Amino acid sequence: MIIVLKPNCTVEQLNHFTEGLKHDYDVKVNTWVGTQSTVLGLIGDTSAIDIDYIAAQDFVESVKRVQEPYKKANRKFHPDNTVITLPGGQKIGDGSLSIMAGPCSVETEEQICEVAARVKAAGAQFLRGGAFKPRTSPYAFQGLKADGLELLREARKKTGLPIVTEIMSAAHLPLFEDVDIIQVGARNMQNFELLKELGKIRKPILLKRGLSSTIEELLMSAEYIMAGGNDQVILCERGIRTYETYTRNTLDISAVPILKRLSHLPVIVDPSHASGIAWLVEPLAMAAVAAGADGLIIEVHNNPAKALSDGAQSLTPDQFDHVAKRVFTAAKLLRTEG
Ligand SMILES: [Mn+2]
Repeated sequence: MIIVLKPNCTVEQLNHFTEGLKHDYDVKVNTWVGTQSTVLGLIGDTSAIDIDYIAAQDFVESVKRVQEPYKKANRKFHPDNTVITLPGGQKIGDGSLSIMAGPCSVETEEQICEVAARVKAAGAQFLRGGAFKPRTSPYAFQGLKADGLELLREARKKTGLPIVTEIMSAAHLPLFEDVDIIQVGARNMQNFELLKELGKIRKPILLKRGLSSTIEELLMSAEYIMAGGNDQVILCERGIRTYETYTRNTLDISAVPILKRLSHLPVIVDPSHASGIAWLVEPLAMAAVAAGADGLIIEVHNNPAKALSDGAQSLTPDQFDHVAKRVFTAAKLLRTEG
């Protein structure tokens, strides 16, 4: 961290300030006194220092971080990729392509079990499905809630696929005890109280990027979970809001290599919510694989025209067969060429 002091900063203020920093944080302070202004260079772990507190001092001209404010999610402090292993042996981030597929919402036993069997046959290793649905309108279908979770368990029993489903409130955590991967949706990415509760448990968390959040904000949200001791976080790029209206969101494909560079956590892409359009899922999924994503999360419905949510972006099982073939082939090709 670099701090530039105003010319009117007195020697007493300077000494008091630097001694305070050294006392309160695990940092060394280098001081350069110039003719116009004095510059402080803080070396060490500056992640706990509140930059606004520094800027608020009346003798401080400016302050700039030279190191990222996240530590546990930072590749600098953890050079090796994090590989998440589920109790059933499924891995995410080990160099293979992980695919989570299933309907936006769990609707009926027949629907979820049929889709689960089909996506498994196509090579998906995880079943997704929403039981608690964060809908833009309070009048839209809100999900089957606890009954939906029960149907997901049923589909898991039949197929052996681990289940991925979204949590909307920490109060629901007891219902999620045997969920394999808990998803935090885009709208809850900065629900810090929820993130803190998820930091206390020991199971993988799929953290989606908020629709107006920066890459650094996504990593800071991962940091919230990891600071509690849960280091099994999977990052998900699912499109951000731009001025483009053709697609539901704009897939920020550059976020994939950037996240992989900045962090050791696995990164997956959601081409369904990024585009909102079924025919765009395939090209965006291919782009994600080419950009180095560790996995994909794709919406599949046995009858998209009748889906209770996100039908327009859902693939039929036949369409998913085709997309899965294409992305697995691409991943194999790209990864062997290294
Ligand atoms: Mn959806």
